[in-house]
Amino acid sequence: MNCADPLRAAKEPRKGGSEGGNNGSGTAVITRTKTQTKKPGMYRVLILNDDYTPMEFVVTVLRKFFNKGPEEAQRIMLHVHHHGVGECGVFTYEVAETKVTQVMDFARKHQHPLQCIMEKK
Ligand code: TYC
Repeated sequence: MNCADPLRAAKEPRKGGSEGGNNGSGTAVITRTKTQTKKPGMYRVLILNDDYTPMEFVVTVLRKFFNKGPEEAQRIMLHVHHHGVGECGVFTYEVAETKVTQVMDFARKHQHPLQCIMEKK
């Protein structure tokens, strides 16, 4: 077997070494260990339209919590205003959860009904 390709080699059963070998029964034991390369699940953070939150406040939220520039923030806000929902960003679970909490706390503090949610991508 040609193991020049490391990806292919990693998937191959390993013979000998500490993982396998001869267990004394005369039977060869071949173990196969999965390489740990699990990528994290990603989550969209969305904001929802409502009739009361000022446009300027939504732009502020997008700039403050999602690091958007003024034009991108305005674009997303208007998209939400016209379509009902829009994406603020895509994050790992814990980061997305933190963003949602920060936005909801900020909106509540300013007595605006703005809603922010997350959904698995
Ligand atoms: N629809 C709101 C208004 O007319 C503006 C708005 C935009 C509110 C986006 C929420 O997520 C939102 N004042």
